[in-house]
Amino acid sequence: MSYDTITVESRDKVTLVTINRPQALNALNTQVLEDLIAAFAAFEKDDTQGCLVLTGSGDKAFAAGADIKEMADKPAAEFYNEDFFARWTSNLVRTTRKPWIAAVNGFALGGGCEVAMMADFILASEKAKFGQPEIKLGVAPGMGGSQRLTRAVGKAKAMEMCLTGRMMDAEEAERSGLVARVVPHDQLLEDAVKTAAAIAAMPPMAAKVNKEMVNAAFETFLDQGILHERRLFQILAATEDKAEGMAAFIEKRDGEWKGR
Ligand code: CO8
Repeated sequence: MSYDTITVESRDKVTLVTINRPQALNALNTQVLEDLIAAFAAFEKDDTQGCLVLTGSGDKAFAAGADIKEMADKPAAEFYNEDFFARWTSNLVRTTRKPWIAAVNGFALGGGCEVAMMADFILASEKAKFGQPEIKLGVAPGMGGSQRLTRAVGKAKAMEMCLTGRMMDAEEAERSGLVARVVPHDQLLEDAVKTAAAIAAMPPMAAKVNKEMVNAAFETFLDQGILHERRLFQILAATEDKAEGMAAFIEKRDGEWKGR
């Protein structure tokens, strides 16, 4: 399948998706959304693929936000009636049950930061910069940024960033819990694909369940999250991969996964 605004390639069990509008710092217009929805759906369906990496083309940006030129003249009623931005969350977060990583190679601002935060975790290059500068445009985050950023870095930093629009560099983002790891700029992609390959080599159903459990901690109260975890663990305990994984450990060999 070919796309207008992204490139997609498979590296063994890893799908690498690159937002490809470097002239607009990979700003997220409607076509990027449509292309990403299609690419994520194809990844989700393809049993040969176990983990996805999303990154931005060029040396400067992961994505510098939703496309301001596309939004500038859009009336409020259209934002509401189209429920603009809702499909990002329903497709990239809800219906993608396999793990995916955002490899942030530069600016991740506004919607770009919000899409990065939809990933299961973020790996950042030393050049990465995160921010929610929407206030400077007279608006506010529209794709979950005020909620996910606050949960990731806490109220003080999230509030300061949303109210001033200031950017956070990679080192501060790691210190604040927004990103899993910072890596040298020229090693970002290699590291992200290697990390994704390690995840893709795991028992596939266990990977989905682990993702669902950690997300429950983000989305529910503690008691509900712990109950959710226990029930999912009990389901995994009935899988062939659980029997195989434990047998492989005891027999000192690698496991062979069936995804059930
Ligand atoms: N949208 C459209 N075009 C963009 C965007 C963007 N978000 N960001 C950059 N571009 C374009 C520039 O217009 C420029 O194009 P051209 O060459 O045709 O003039 C090109 O990319 C290069 O950008 P710059 O020349 O500005 O590059 P600099 O290195 O000087 O600056 C910055 C880099 C600091 C990243 C700067 O481009 C910038 O501030 N960009 C905008 C960042 C921003 O505000 N992002 C948030 C957008 S809003 C959003 O994401 C969520 C909105 C929720 C709204 C909810 C409404 C209900």
